[in-house]
Amino acid sequence: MTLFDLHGKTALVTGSSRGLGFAFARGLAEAGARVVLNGVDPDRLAEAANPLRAAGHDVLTAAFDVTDEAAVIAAFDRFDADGIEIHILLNNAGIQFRKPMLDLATADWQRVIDTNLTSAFRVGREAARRMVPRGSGKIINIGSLTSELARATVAPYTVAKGGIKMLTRAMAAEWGEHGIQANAIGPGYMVTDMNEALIADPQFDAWVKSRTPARRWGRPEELAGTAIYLASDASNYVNGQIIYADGGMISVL
Ligand code: GCO
Repeated sequence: MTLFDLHGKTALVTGSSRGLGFAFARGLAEAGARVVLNGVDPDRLAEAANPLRAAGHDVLTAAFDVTDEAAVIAAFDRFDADGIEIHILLNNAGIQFRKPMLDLATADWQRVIDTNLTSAFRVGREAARRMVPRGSGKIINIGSLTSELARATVAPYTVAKGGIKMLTRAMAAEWGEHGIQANAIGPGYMVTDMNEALIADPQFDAWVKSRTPARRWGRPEELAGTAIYLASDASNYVNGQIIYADGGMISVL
């Protein structure tokens, strides 16, 4: 299927040493892309690269902190110096911090907004500065059900993910004429380390299963197909969209 084929493309996936990011990287690699794994810890990245390389995939690692402006710029300068063109950027890096707003410190609010939202702008800008002159590029941002709906105790995450939806549209508005497509994926409740505490809570687990038409949590690898679609020529006239891969949760009461 050449429409979904990613051979010859290089994809940078932020926050990909584990969790959803790693699953996205594996999916894009299986579709033929060379992947650049990113995270803050070089040892963790090297470990994450092992199974992908063992499976025959072309994998690079780039350790940098997406919240560190100078480090992001330096990383892209290194890509330039090494002749690495990023054709696909998947802005996945994110954190969660659960606390009622009455008890929430501004520093924690800012940390969550910076990691989940501002970093997507920051890394997206650096990628797009190279994509625009080339006249092509794919940017995939990671939203959430909280891009649409609030949940108590996760206000900064909700605000950041709502922002991701509009950042995606802003990217489409400014960069669409340069052959760039910016879209987002909105995962439902997925089995990841980030959600460990929620999965272990019998009440929350029951709520997710009753609210989700699929009646179960999602597995990280179930998001890969949507990422491949948005990274490939199959989506060349799709721009500014957020696609929910959520077992149907956002569509029902
Ligand atoms: C939470 C989770 C979120 C959700 C996800 C749903 O506390 O609600 O940590 O990350 O799993 O965003 O789309």
